[in-house]
Amino acid sequence: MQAKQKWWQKTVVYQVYPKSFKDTTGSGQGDIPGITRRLDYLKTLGVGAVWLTPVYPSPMVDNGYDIADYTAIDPSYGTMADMEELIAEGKRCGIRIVMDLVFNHSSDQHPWFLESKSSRDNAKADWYIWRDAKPDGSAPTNWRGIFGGSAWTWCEERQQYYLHTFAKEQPDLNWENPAVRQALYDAANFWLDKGVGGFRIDAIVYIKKPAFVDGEPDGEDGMVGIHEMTHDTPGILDFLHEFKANVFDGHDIFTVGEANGVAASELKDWVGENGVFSMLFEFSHMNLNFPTSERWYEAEDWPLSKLKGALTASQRATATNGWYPIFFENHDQPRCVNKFFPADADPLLAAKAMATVLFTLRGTPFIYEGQELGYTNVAWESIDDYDDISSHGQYALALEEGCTHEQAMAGIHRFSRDNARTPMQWSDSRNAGFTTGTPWLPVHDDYRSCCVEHEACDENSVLSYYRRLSRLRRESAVSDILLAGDYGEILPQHEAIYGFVRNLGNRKLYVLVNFTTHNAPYDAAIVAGASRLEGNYSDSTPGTLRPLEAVIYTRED
Ligand code: TEU
Repeated sequence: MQAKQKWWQKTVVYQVYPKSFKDTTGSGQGDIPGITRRLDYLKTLGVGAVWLTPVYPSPMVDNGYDIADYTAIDPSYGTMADMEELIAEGKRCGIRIVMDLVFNHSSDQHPWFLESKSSRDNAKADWYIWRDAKPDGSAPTNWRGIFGGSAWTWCEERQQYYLHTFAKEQPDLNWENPAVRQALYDAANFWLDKGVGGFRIDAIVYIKKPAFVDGEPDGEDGMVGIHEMTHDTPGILDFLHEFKANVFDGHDIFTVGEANGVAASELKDWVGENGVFSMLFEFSHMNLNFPTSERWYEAEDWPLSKLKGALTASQRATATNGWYPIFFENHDQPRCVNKFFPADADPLLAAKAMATVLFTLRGTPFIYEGQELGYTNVAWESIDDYDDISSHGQYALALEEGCTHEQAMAGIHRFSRDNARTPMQWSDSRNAGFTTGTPWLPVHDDYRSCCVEHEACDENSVLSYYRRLSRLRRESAVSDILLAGDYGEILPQHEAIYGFVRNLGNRKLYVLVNFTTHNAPYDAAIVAGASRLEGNYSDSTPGTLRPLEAVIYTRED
């Protein structure tokens, strides 16, 4: 049996995208007081921690992931006093606030960068990554940034290029410089002093750069995606252990690193006893559409075996070391109903099917704003309707590589990050009760039925299902199995059903989910003598799952 579990292993985390959560001023965008006022709502989901995507001062080129000051609040979100109140009110009702640390890069408007770019010999001259042009004047390497175009931008003042993994307005910080690292640790410690309950650490796999050499081009533009060249570079763990020692150690917090590209087999170095973080968002189950490069217009379909394989590998990798953050959505991803299920899937059943997996795997469930209401993707007509910088990059790349407008837009509809960023739907009144002004991004047109107000009083709603499963996990006769039981896959060869069992002593929980829209038979003996605990239909028959059926059985052997 494992040691006593920490508070963050036993809770449920909710990710708030502040710009889209609740507007209290009529500005058309959400704010911090809006979050404070909705803590009671989050309590009904059993939430014990809220991860806020960045609320720091920012020119908002990438919606706050371009930070101009690490220890202040953007006025559009409120004041530092508002933030302090959120932390205090959260503590009062048992919800810790978790900040997003974006330390791979800053905004190009951060005073550090303004100084760094001003000359080659200022005090912060090497706080960012500057390189001379190639002899022909071109960029130092052929790396393509994650949002498209070269990862290098020319700076007139210095007559040099600077590196940016993301947009040109997000220059990469130079982690090789100890003064930079110390400044970042100081910023994180500032928030610990304010009483935050943890950190989500953004794009952390990119902080260590390899040699600056060209890569094998992967496209018509002669460039190679920077992710392939720079993620998880040897030496990165030295930086991270120093980070941990200077910031995380000795605090009763959790940390979750965003580590796209780290494989389940590498998790042991990143989490747990000898690792750095409490948990790691690895994306093996999220990247199934993009086995090689992430081009939205040429997404590949995947068989269920891939999803099952990825989840089982992560469960195994964290079985005895570290802990798994269970997630199927975040602010960079399409809605899970669209992502993981066939196009003809009933959205209500699909949303509940995914919720069943979310709350029963071994780890801490992360709910992304709106997921608990069963949100689905949007599909706007023109690329100009989209705010997300990544959507614009993907659209341009698609056209450049020969797609028609329609083909390019099909990719945007499926994968745009704006799918996850439409405003929270509180009620069926104007603008879904999100704002009295004009919302910064259109409200999804299904808000009259898909909203908190209606779902809260409908026991068949997605929201009610989330609330029930959250209770099952936290305060029921089987909580201990869900929190601490082992994981074992069942029906591994089944092409329609994802099934697993959680074991604690002689008690078992069976979870069976049909990811297809047809009936799926299975061997009823698996659940012989077990009783049904919960599911997305009102009853179940052992031996067959109806379309998208999810069911939980329990048995004592
Ligand atoms: O996302 C990081 C990110 O975009 C990568 O994980 C990416 O998906 C992968 O490398 C694909 O090749 C974080 C934030 O979540 C996102 O909102 C920001 O835009 C980004 O960092 C930049 O800060």
